[in-house]
Amino acid sequence: MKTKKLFSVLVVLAFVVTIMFAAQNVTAQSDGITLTTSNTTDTITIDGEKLESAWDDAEALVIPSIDGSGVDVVLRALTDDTHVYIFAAWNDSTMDNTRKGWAYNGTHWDNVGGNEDRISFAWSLGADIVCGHDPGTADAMLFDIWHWKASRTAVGGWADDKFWDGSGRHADSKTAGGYSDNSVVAQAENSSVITAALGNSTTVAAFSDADRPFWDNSGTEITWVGGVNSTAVGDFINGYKSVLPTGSRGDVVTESVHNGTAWNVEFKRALDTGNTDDDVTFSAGSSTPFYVAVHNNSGDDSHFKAGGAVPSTFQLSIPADSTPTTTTTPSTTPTGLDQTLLIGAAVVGILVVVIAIVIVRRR
Ligand SMILES: [Ca+2]
Ligand SMILES: [Ca+2]
Ligand SMILES: [Ca+2]
Ligand SMILES: [Ca+2]
Repeated sequence: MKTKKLFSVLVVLAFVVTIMFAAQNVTAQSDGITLTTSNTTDTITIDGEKLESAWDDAEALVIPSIDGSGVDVVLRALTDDTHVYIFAAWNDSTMDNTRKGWAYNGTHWDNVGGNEDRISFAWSLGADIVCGHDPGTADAMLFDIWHWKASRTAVGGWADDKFWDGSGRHADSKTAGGYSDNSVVAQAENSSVITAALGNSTTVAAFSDADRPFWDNSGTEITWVGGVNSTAVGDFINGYKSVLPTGSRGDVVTESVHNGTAWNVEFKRALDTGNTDDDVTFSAGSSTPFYVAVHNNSGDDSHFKAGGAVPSTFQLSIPADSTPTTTTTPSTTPTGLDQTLLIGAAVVGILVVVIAIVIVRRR
């Protein structure tokens, strides 16, 4: 009888422990509207990968499409003392990041044309509803815009930091950097030698097959001798020279990975850029309305729209107590194994052994 009671107690205990650890292993889900940040003191490496253990603690907000595309955007957000980090992932089977790039065919440079994949965030600076909102003739500052472009900005590791007021979208101010057309015609004014090499650049359209790249992929101006580029010819040269801008336009740093089926983009921005005219300021306890859209090799209004039957305004919420006070230990668990499950399994295993010993002894 005693053995049976002990056995029952141990079985219940094992069950409770298992449930406890299983519950811990479930990724926290948002309410569908709120992207709540998780606080960390870990170093977040901006590389387009969420290998940092801090990301495991970040709640996922899944934003469903409203245009029938079925493309959901999954967002996670972290903060530390100085920065906000956002990890965005969405399915896109085509990696379109060669907008207007150059392919050398052995005799001349072909321009591959095309557009690029994109994701953009609009952070409210006063607007109530973000997506589909037409600023009209209002002159108030409405949105802080982060516009990641797979070709023009991603190549340089940044997202275009802009703003939207009553007269439309504008780029934040900068003192250097940004993206520039990698086109001899577009840059001809910078070099009379190149202009001469093309014959009469004024009759050649920029990015046409008669045009040529101005810089190589390291951003070095290509030297032309007698109409032939004197540098070693690569297979492909980007359509833009892209350099992280200095100034307000370069506040949003990114890195991205296309894994064959989806884009993964990791963003980093100061909680307070100091550019309060065109950037949203985040702080502990703040809740910021925002919207997000992704484009598949397109621009303008042809973007995928997210947010449910009626466009919702989402919120980036930073808990009021979000000041880091403890240092967490980086996870060393191999990919595919979860530490909490391993501990749970070990506890259950020990209990089973104890039960077996007790039963054998009682007999
Ligand atoms: Ca990372
Ligand atoms: Ca694509
Ligand atoms: Ca801005
Ligand atoms: Ca800015």
